[in-house]
Amino acid sequence: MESSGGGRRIKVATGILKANDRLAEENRRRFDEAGVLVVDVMGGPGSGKTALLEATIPRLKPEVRTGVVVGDVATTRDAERIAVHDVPVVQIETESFGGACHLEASTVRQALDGVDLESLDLLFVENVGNLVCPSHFDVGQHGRVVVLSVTEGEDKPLKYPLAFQVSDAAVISKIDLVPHLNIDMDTLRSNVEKANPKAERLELSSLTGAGIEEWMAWLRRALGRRS
Ligand SMILES: Nc1nc2c(ncn2[C@@H]2O[C@H](COP(=O)(O)OP(=O)(O)O)[C@@H](O)[C@H]2O)c(=O)[nH]1
Ligand SMILES: [Mg+2]
Repeated sequence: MESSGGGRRIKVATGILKANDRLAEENRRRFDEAGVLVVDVMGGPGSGKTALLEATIPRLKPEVRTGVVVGDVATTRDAERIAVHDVPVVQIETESFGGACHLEASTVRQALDGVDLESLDLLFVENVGNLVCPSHFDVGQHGRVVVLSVTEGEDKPLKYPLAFQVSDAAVISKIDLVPHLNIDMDTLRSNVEKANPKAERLELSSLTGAGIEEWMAWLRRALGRRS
């Protein structure tokens, strides 16, 4: 048992985050050297992260060479969905790292062994479905996007503010479903804005393509800033 109680435990936790930050900086240096923009996509399970990537990748072809690292606790289902689009994809199953609810810089680094960064312009990291844990861990990305679907409720940006605070863009997804739901879109928009007034707010449907062009424009601007 520790005699110094909570203080000691806090120190250990801080140490873990510092070690992650160091590795994240190393990842970022690697990405910079290869000239690849890395975007971390976060959001709850089923918010539509993979569907958004499936809608995005074909629209970027052929001028933007895209790859994906995707994390789930188990299965290679998302990697299989993305591989259909004929882009390099690596699946991380975190159950082999203790079932973590997020990706860390070290897990992404291991996944990079299977990626030829030099051959890419853009790498998406689809984080493990979770609106809390991934926000705490820098994986070496240049930008972050949080995806929240209209079926999750207006209050989620207030309940889980960090995911919005650390994101450069907040995507409200599945807007095709709005007519079937009892959701107040103005309240949802205002809650996203309250959580992070600086984040670009995008509304889209990966199913119908509504709003996708605004998302593509945001991505192209991010890519342009790096070229
Ligand atoms: N109606 C509708 N369904 C969607 C949309 N995007 C995703 N979905 C559905 O939502 C479910 C979860 O999507 P998925 O991309 O796997 O979410 P992820 O867990 O965040 O990667 C799937 O059944 C998708 O078909 C959308 O824009 N509209
Ligand atoms: Mg997914």
